[in-house]
Amino acid sequence: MANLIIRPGWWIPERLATPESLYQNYHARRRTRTEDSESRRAFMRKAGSAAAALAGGGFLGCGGPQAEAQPRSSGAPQASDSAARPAPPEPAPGLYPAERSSRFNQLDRPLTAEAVAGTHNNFYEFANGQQGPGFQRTVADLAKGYPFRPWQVEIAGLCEKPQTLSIDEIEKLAPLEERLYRFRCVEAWAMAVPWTGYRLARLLEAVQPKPEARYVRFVSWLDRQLLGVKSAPWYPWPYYEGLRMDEAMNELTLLCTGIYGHALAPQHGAPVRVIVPWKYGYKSAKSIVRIELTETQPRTFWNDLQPTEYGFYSNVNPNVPHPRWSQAFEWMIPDKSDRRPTLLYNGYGDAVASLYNGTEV
Ligand SMILES: Nc1nc2c(c(=O)[nH]1)N[C@H]1C(S)=C(S)[C@@H](COP(=O)(O)O)O[C@H]1N2
Ligand SMILES: [Mo]
Repeated sequence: MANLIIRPGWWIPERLATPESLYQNYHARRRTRTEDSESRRAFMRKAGSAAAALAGGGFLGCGGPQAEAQPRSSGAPQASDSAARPAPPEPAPGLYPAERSSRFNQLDRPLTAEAVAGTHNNFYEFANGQQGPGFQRTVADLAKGYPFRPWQVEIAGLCEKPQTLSIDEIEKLAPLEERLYRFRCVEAWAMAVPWTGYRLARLLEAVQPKPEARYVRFVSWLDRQLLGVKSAPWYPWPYYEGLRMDEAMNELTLLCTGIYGHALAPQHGAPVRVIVPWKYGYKSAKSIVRIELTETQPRTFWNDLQPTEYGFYSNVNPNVPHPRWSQAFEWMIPDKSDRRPTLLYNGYGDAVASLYNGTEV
């Protein structure tokens, strides 16, 4: 029985994991209250948003994992059946580790350990709320062995050369390089990690945007069998995000295929995501299957769910508090006492401040 519980979602037989039972389980879990859930509830009463109503008071924001915390059950999660599945194809040899960029090769803080960054993830398709240490299953456990290869990304919309590229083609479209970036989640945790990829601009140039293309929209993949998706059927799946064209073309914006010197681990958004280091983490969509050039500002997943909490721009800004998290400070995972003042634009103002006139949220 314990074994069934720890199996990744896509292996749980339908009869054991109906949406109804998950839904009930979800509500049962909500009764395990922590301090955090009180402030969320208070906020929900005030907000009275459509999303909150839809969720029957069970709205989960980008984060607030404590409210969903479950006591760790007996023993650590096991590898379960992943050993029995055929291993997904590997990236072409020689791509990783990529050479480190001479420009983005140092930071004002130590790099986060891979084991820490890789067990402290937000990936709502797999789990509703971050499943880190102290949780029954980490996103890493749930996503382990998920077949993220082979993979295709469709690039479409307002461009001269729309195309569909395989992940292997994407990895070879431009030279991969490693960049050390700060990364900041709106929940106020932060990390510093080595991402591998190249400028998103390289991919966009390849499809030749038309002059009327002013925004870029990203759509993540969707597997309706995953527990995170099943347990939040009111979320507007699949996950979608967007950037203004000049943000997408900015030198900092990465099309990211790797981390810590190897291809992206499933929990980090394999096999390809974006990284937008001056914005809150939710702008950096994972496991992308479609990139679309649009004339009008695309809608975004969290903004559609809770517009008062998640704006389109979402630039890291210590002076714009989130209703649930003051953004004045951040803490470096895994150490809550490693608290630092939040940097405007996450410390990347030199590269991006000129994009904004100060009114964007
Ligand atoms: N498709 C998808 N992309 C996503 C998310 C998600 O739930 N689904 N979570 C976002 C949030 S809230 C954060 S903080 C980052 C986390 O990235 P990491 O797990 O690699 O640290 O991914 C972002 N991209
Ligand atoms: Mo986040």
